[in-house]
Amino acid sequence: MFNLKNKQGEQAIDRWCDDSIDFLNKKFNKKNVVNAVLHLDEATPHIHAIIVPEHSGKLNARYFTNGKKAMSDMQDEYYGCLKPAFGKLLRRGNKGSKAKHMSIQRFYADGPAIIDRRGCPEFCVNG
Ligand SMILES: [Mn+2]
Repeated sequence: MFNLKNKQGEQAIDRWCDDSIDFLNKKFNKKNVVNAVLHLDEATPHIHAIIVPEHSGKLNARYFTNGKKAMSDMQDEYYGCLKPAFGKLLRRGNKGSKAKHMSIQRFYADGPAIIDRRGCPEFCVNG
């Protein structure tokens, strides 16, 4: 995990952002990567990216996201690309996880306490 409490951690996050955007540019073609923003509003730093799902000159989101296997394969591909540079700083999500999203109501009721227990120091910095 990245530690945002020190300069080394901040630099690792910067490199992770750069490498993640490189991945997006290669995977989806740079002209189709509209926007990518680092979010530090959850326990795990993450990037929201807006992608035009273009394949063979046509809009075709299904080409990239067709079913659970395609999504899981894309996560493997992403992790495989970034793992060499980040080692233990980066961990692939649990494959086949049955985790459910927390409802907005529960997040606002319990989220800050849950995130605090996980040690995220930057809660709600970049919403
Ligand atoms: Mn977010």
